[in-house]
Amino acid sequence: MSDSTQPDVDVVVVGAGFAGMYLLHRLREAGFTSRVFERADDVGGTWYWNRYPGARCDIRSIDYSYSFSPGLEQEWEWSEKFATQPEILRYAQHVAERFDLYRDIDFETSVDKAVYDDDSGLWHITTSRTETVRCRHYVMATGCLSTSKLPELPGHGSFTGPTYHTGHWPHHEIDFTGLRVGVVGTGSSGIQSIPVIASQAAELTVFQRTPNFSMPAHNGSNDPDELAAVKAEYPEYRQRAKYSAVGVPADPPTRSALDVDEEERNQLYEAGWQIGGLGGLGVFNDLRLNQQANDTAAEFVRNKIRSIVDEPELAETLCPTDYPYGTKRLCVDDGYYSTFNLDHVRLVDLKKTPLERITTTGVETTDESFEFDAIVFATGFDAMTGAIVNVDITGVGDRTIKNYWEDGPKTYLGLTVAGFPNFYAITGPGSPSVLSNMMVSIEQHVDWIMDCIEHMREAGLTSIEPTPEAEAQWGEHVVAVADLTLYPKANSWYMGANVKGKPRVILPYIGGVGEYRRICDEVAVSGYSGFILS
Ligand code: FAD
Ligand code: N01
Repeated sequence: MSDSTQPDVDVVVVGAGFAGMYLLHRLREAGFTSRVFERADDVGGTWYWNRYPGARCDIRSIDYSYSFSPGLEQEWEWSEKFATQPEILRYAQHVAERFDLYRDIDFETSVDKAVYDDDSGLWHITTSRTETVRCRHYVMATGCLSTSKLPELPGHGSFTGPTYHTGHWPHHEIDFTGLRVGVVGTGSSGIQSIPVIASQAAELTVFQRTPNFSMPAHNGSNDPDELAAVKAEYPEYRQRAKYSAVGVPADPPTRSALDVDEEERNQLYEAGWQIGGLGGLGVFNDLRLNQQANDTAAEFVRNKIRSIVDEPELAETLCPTDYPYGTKRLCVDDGYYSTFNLDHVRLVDLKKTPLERITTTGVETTDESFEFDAIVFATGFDAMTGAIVNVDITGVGDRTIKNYWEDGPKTYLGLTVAGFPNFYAITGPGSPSVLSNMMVSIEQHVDWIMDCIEHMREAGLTSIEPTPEAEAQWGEHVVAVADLTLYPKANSWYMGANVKGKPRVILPYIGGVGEYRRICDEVAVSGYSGFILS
């Protein structure tokens, strides 16, 4: 019989997306034993689940890729600036094969419950295969955008045709040719998929509750000279990314949008629009801080929409007006706005006529009934906290994470939680996470966790837990930084506003990835200040 005071493995990792995969690799290299549990039947996380038409990254692939292996980054060839979902999934599978990760991952296995045992100082992790594994350290690499969300509408499940959620797309090809399709939602997933679905469907009806700001991707194949130049200096390039604002090397803008006259400002915006992508309009330093500055960028994009969409009233409906530019996640598109010039594409403004119910044949708004052959829900995720609170996690003294986070997530550094010793959340709430190139943030958290548990091993320590004071101070800092910006003005998923009943608090840390890295490094160098080690 096994000794219940001893762990079965040093570390249990939940999730085999980019975070879980890299963590497994580092754990093995450092000689820790581990088990990785993954609900899906393969690696890839986001890129396993989000197979909707048009899915691709919107951070350039030369940036949105692992930096930990010089061989990998030199040998892997991205075919486009923004790789497609199948290509990114192939990359994840290649990494799993290259570093022999598959053999240590239990697929088709969910972690349902995790209980900290005060006596042994071990976590007891229970899986959907009813196995319980004891471990010293428990890491949630469960993803910020992995818990998909359907609209809470009467009649769900009554539609007799096929329904799809972008975040849970089938593995076989879905052909919408000749069909009447309804798409609900106009966030990044809707905006990427709508032009592709429109190219197949006989009729496409898009249900928009809030219009989004979207930048053109100007995607295409990578310039071989540019690629060679980046590869020639990849270590320095990656280093710049690590200390940048959002995890992509860029010189920060130094001027206010209000320092230049309208003509110059619009010339700079136009040049940015021609480059495209998320950072295209990031030519001024106060767009996220000053409403007046922000209005200039917002109006520039609205004018672009007006110039692309033929019908003026339709163009106005597509123009975001009730939140500042960039405070809901910006989108990057390939022909989104011009799709609405097609005769067979219709936009329904849910602000005027809200959705009332799903019916057996389609959907109903307050003034019309729609019949469809298929419905696509591009309705997003219970972001950042959903995947964590979905597991029944109990820490010291029966404290559950669900109750503890009832009024919003509490973390120290977005990584650890008071009362939950040896528990870590990769890219958790209170870290830059979704406001960054997530590859950079994932690697940073994994490296920090590895340094921490190696330090503990060397020092003969078995437990690390943040103090309630350090956690509270970090929480106040996260909110204070957000309050300096315009982010709290939007009803975004960054604020938890997209899920009914979810507390309205800022979820990611807005201080920037470079600054955040410095803070985390200082905590470690100072002997893990803010933590109790024993
Ligand atoms: P995930 O990839 O979400 O993996 C988490 C894994 O955990 C999943 O496989 C899930 O099945 C598993 N899991 C969750 N709970 C459990 C459980 N209880 N038991 C077992 N397994 C569990 N970020 C960028 O920086 N740039 C981009 O261009 C970009 N594009 C994106 C496009 C889409 C469509 C989406 C949805 C997100 C995008 N993101 C992007 C964010 C993306 O989620 C991250 O970049 C990254 O892939 C997250 O990796 P991860 O390993 O942390 O989480
Ligand atoms: O989800 P979203 P997403 N009735 O929450 C609408 C990443 N990502 O899957 O805004 C009617 O952004 C909702 O309306 P509103 C990226 O970080 C990246 O599109 O709440 N409508 C909104 O329009 C992104 O931000 C890429 O008013 C309802 C939409 O559904 C994140 O993932 C691609 C509704 C949901 O938009 C999530 O993006 C894809 C209801 N009841 C995703 N409920 C890249 O390009 C929701 N909506 C890299």
